[in-house]
Amino acid sequence: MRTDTSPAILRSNYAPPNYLVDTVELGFDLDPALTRVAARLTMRRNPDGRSNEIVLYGDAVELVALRMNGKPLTRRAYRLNGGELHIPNAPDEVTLEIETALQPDANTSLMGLYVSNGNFFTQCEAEGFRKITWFPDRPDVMARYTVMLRADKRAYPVLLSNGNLVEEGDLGDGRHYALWEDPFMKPSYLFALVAGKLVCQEERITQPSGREALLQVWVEEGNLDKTQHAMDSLVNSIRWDEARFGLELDLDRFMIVAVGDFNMGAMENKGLNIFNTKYVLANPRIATDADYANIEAVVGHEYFHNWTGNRVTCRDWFQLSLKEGLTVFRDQEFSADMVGTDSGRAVKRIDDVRVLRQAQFPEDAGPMAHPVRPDSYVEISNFYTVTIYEKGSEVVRMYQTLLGRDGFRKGMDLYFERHDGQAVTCDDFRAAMADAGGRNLDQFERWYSQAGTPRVTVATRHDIEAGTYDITLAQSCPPTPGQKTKLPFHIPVKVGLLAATGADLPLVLEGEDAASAPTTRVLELTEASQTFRFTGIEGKPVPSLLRDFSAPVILEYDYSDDELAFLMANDSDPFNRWEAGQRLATRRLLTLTRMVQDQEPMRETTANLETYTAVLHKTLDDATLDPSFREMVLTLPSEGMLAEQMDVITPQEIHTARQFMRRLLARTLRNELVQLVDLNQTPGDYSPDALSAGKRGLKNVAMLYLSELDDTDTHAMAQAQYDQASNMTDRIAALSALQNSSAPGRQDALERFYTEFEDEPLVIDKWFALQATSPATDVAAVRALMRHPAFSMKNPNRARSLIFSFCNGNPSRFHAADGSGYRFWAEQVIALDAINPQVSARLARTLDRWRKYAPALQSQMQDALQRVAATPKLSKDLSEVINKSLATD
Ligand code: B3K
Ligand code: ZN
Repeated sequence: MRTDTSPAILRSNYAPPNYLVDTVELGFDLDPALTRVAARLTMRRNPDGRSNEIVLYGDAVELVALRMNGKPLTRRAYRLNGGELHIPNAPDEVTLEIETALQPDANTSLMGLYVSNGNFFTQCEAEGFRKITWFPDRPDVMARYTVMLRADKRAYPVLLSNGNLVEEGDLGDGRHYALWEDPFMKPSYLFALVAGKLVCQEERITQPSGREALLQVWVEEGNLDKTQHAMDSLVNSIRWDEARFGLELDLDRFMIVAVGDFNMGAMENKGLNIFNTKYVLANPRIATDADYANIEAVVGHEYFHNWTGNRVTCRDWFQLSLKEGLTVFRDQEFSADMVGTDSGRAVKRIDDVRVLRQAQFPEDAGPMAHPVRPDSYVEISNFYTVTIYEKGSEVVRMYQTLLGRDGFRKGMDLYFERHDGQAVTCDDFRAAMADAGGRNLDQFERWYSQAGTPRVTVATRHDIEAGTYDITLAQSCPPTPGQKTKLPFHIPVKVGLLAATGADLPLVLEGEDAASAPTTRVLELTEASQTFRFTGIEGKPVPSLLRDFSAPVILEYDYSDDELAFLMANDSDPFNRWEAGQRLATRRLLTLTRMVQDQEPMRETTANLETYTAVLHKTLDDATLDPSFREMVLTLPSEGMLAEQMDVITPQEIHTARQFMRRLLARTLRNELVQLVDLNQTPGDYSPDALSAGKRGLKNVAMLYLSELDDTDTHAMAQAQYDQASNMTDRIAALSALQNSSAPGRQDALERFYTEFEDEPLVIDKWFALQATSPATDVAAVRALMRHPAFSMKNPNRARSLIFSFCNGNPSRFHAADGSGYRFWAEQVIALDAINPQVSARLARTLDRWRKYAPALQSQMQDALQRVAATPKLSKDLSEVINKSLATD
């Protein structure tokens, strides 16, 4: 076992910096093998600091020279302690000059300054700036940056950094330079530079204030036919933030640059956003509807950070959700507003809630569970989690639910009025919301400090005589690491009551005036248990609970099958309409899973499916519903979702049960499904708009069901779609349907697909991912794919497309009874750690919930975890995840 564990950083230890930095001048002599960086920092003592000791951070960066106020600092004048450099007894005003030397082409961590396909890029969040130079690399140190870039002109014709280009020219020796100045104060994590052979699409816009700005999307040559959608998304984001939040772009120039080697989706560096190519490049030939939607969301997300993250930033990394939760909320609202229709908005909401339930709920119930504002971390990179992002966004959404849309906007305005240009905390945000809304939100703080998914159990009581209907809400929250007991949360529970006709009833709480009663209202649950009494309720209603998923909780109510079918057919809240169908399907699927476990024949439950299929029939035929909404209704809960509902997870049995149900539905609904395929064709030019995308989605989900029948008709249908597809959405769906069958053309299609898209890395990622997630692909087949010339461990997208897709997206094969999946996982985690700790630590998360599985699997998972733990020289990132996964408390 590893013993040299790195110490945890504690939120309670926060202390303001001893010195502030006013200006930073950086000079880069860029060379892949040896880049020299000269930094000049003007610093002064912080009146709120604790001492006159300067603390700088550095990581794997060679210190060449260090001067203070013009004089070289002798070795005795400072203390080097691992990644920290301390200068005690510093004067009040200091100019530090620091020279460092780096090897960008040897940097496979993709943090700091690195090379990708011959070009230079940086990634500094959270603590990458310290890989470039020694610096007080913490978000509460904000400074003005001036950056001089020098490099060979032929190899690096384009030189970019944050802010405005103030000068450029030749140096006479085949090299050239560019001088950039960022007019805004920023923390070091928002610094960026890009240098290389790139081309751009540009557009000029004028803002309501009359300010003009130049927008650019930079890509490698040959990709200019794939930038239009990113540019459109950027323009739409700018317009949306003006309209919805009154926030303008504050820069003369805003750049997006795409890079093929990137650890995550994108990065919001001030004025110079750097993106994974996956979230920039699109045209109908290479990108699916989902890609188009993701690009819009990520472009929006990074753009929205310009205010929520950059203008107002985080005091320390424990406050990460201050910018991430808020910015995810903003990008979710942006995407929803771009769709427009009610059921279209609901589809976006359903999508987001699916992510929350499938990824965040498990995280919150496992060994890596942490509050939205964590109390400690070993490696901050491990805390860019679904809890910080997605649960964080739900927390922000609850303010809007409690205060209303206008109240929330007032809170945002006050937040910027108070904190523009500052580094602040989640408490500051909550205070702005409370003060603007005139509400006490003290108890709401528990959403930030307590981990775990609260459970809300509901009981109802109808008194016919009195005409009253009681809803009793009770809350509890399971223990999480380091938090044994929890206090009640402030939970907004949106409810409605449906009459027997299916119509919403007016909701009048006891003691209220009945005039103009709303049909949906927010009940505020703040105690362990509370009863809300509605009056004027004659017939027994069916409650529609937690409408629009108004809080990130697990809601339990003992609905009958008939009530669920009724809600599925009638609920005016489209989210709950979908939810009712999922609850019905989950019940059946869990029963089937138990039958597989007990080796009972599954046929016997067919009759029980009738309620579900009857209402499915009705929903699918309802042309008033958006096609994308019907697609959601037709999609069964994933294997992962089902696993979450079980005390002991048995992945093979879940898979068998779900496949059984898919085939049964395909047989039962065959005619409708064929009709859906016919009726939802989208001939003509491709457009990614929500209606067209929804039609393709519905048609393709229908085709995938039909492929379960594995007969000549369905083979022909998939083959024809594959041959005639005019866009990637239809092509990959048809390829996937073919792979899911014994169609004679399946292997040929796979090979043709590869040859046709060999030069498009993002499409080859799809090709790997499709195979990695196919139930026909076992560990041996994945190993064979790793030997394919197109596979590389060093490119995160490629490693994710094959290895992650298999480990996370192919449960029935990954959890093979012989443990071969787990041994494969351990090997890959170890191999990746030597290349890129952020990537290995992510893959490590796959096994963190090993204790939930059946005993035979559990012990083999534990062996695999221990094998990783016993490996020498693991990164801090990986050892934190492994140690926490194996921890016994
Ligand atoms: N803020 C970046 C994430 C940086 C992750 C560093 N390990 C992207 C985003 O959330 O917009
Ligand atoms: Zn973000």
